[in-house]
Amino acid sequence: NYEFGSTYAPRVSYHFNPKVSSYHFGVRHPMKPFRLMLTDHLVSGYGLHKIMDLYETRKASDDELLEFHTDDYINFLKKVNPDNVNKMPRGTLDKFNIGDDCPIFHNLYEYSSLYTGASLDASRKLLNGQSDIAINWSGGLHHAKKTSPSGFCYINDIVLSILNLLRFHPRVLYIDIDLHHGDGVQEAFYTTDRVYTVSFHKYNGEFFPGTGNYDETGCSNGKHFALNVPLKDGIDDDSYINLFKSIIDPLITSYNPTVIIQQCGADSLGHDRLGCFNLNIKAHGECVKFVKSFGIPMLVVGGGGYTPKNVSRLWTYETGILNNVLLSPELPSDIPFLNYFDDEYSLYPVLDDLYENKNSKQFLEDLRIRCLEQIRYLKG
Ligand code: ZLS
Ligand code: CA
Ligand code: ZN
Repeated sequence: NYEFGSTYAPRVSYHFNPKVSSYHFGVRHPMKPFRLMLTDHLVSGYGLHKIMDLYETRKASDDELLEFHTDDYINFLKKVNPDNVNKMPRGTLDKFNIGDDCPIFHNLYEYSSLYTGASLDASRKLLNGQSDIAINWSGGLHHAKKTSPSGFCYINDIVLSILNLLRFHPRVLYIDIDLHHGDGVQEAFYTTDRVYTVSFHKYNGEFFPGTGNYDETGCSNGKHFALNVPLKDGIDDDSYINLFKSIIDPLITSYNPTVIIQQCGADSLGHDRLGCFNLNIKAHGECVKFVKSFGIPMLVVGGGGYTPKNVSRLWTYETGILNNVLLSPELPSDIPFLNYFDDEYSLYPVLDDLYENKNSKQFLEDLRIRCLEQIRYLKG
């Protein structure tokens, strides 16, 4: 492991409860909380545990969840389980969007309050100045709505954390590099200028959740405080990094946020089970490194990511970046579940060889110009 970027040595806290990785959405379901265990083993295998402040997180309380979600919905989550779900009053399951994407599994409520507790703990560390960067890989569930789950997300830990940060921070910037549109977070803050949301994602009008075209830019006081970067299949490292930097740089300079929350969904990597982008681990990490370089306090959360071995590689690499440590490609040989990595015992396998890049130079240039035009509204 090498050190780099020694000028800014942030205090980093890592928020995790191993229990959160023990829940099961169901055998066929792509969301595997076990990926969080894999990540934690890699992080400690590389010795990163030793250089961060570690916190075993608690469950969020009902009162904390009610800061965003409705009573009705939280009560439902608390009492529903796989044995009583089919005895609920007619219409309940439709009302709460229960189905294949968001199934009722054992201890679903406990799972949701655990990942949310971790994000709230992390935001508290930033608020009281004990951390410059706080990490919760189990969080980042950006689709959850006020009154229902959506897209594998039950409680919106990001919205709840931002609400917490808004108690003392005048301007919060939310950056979402998950493959999917960060619709739940965008919607929650669509009418305020105190939260700027930006999401990069696959968009064709059909792909889940269906929203996130470039014409969604906020309304009322929030007009021009939401930005969407709709992309096509197969985007490669250079195109993504260039676009990301050329948007995020003027955005941070103009909006001047006092805190940044970055959602690092790993489904934007190549070879993801649900994905269609061509990003390598280092390119995804470059976006995190770039945001960190502004020296603004950061809350870093996970999100999607459906090929567990690569999710854990990515988030370990990014934990290194946030600690100014470049990790050697050679995986630690003494970790549990090492066999998960038997495709290639490297932190940086080749992931950019699957899809054709459907984002032409012209398309990307037009998109960049459109985004910069939006950002220019911030001045004056
Ligand atoms: O951003 O595309 C959809 C909705 C459907 C198609 C799938 N069926 C099951 C429901 C109706 C239109 N849903 C997406 C949700 C993606 C959520 C991303 C979350 C995040 O990464 C943040 C954590 C979707 N894509 C793929 C699936 N669902 C999916 C694939 C495979 C399965 C197994 C379990 C369940 C049914 C069979 C399922 C869903
Ligand atoms: Ca996104
Ligand atoms: Zn996703």
